[in-house]
Amino acid sequence: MPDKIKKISALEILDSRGNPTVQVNIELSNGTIGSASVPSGASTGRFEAYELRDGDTHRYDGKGVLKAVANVNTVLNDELQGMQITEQTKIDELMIKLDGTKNKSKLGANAILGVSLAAASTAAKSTGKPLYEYLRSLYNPKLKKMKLPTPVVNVINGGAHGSTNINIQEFWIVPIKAKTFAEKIRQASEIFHELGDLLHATGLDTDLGNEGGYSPMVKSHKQVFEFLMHAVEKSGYVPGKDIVFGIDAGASEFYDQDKEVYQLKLEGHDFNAEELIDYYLDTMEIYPLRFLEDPLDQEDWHAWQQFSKEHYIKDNDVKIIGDDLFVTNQTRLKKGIDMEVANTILIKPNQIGTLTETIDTIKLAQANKYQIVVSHRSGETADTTIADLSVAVNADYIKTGSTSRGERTAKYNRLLNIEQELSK
Ligand code: 2PG
Ligand code: MG
Repeated sequence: MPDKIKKISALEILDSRGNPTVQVNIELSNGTIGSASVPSGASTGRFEAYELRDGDTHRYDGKGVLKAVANVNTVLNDELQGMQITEQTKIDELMIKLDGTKNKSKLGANAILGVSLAAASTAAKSTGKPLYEYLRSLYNPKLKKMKLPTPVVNVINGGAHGSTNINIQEFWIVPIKAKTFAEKIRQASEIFHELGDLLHATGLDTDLGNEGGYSPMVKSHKQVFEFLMHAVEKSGYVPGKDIVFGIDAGASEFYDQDKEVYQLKLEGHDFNAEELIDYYLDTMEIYPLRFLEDPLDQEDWHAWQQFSKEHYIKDNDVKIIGDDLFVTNQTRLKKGIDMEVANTILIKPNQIGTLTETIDTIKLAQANKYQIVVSHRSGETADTTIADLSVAVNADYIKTGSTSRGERTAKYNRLLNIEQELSK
């Protein structure tokens, strides 16, 4: 039986980079306890909800989250006590009101999201439902069919996610042909290991970056694609047929706003937007590159429009994905829909700060025929809420790193469990 909130508390824990983050625990009057923890990005979009950090350089180099923890333990606990745990929308709306700022900078999006996700997890427990089923009831109780997302698996970690000269932040392998989630993960894992062997045989580093992919020093971005091609083929799959490639360029990270150029240092020269688009198009001619996340800067709307509208917006085969561009924010997504800048959105709950707003953004995107990629952050915990969320909203894809590192495989393993549960 669902019940009322008795106590909400938080504590400072560590994320996968060893930085502090927020965990929230909720206790109900009937004794049910649920919890959730909050992830954190490294290449954060300028328009994301505000992550409240202490700034006290004597602790964790200023990155402590005791202020956010205190906000949970005081204001949020005091005001939310006694509410029905299943009233997710009311809980989220009240938190938004208590914060009162546009970007959740007063209480901290990390405090608010922690409570929002913990509320869902506690409600699921108290209603006796698996989390994905409970989240489905918040999203669309009438929709019966559940489907598993396809993983986009980030096997090379560049940019802000590794000690490497690779400027493009992520290189993905995407198993598009396999039928089940379990098969897709198996293929991705086999290719990941082949790739490691190839890098090793070439004398390159096979240590892992922030998201569990390799992070070697290379000669060019094309060399990375060559490695991917070989790894796929050596694993017995056909590039372009069984497996396609994707990138998260993370272009805002290498865009120089003053000079208005993209500084892909590894390519040895700067690009204007048009040249960068041509560079992508050339690469797509040579390799089966079909997913492009943040190919351009978060404020370069017209370049996005040019890329998407002229080339690919109607072509369902190529996904132009907005992450830093949309930041899971309905206002920015609406602008993008009007301008026809993309056809896919990355969904990160902590970019916007509540579950309700996250689900509303997903609905807006789907109503406009956008595809959905539910995503982790580069700083993660073992929390697996995004796996359940991806199933609840029938997301097309999930991005949660490579097939290594516990905080990444936790999400894949959760999906393997859900797939088995649903097959019964
Ligand atoms: C991204 C994310 C996750 P970060 O840019 O898509 O891969 O990275 O969490 O560092 O913003
Ligand atoms: Mg991104």
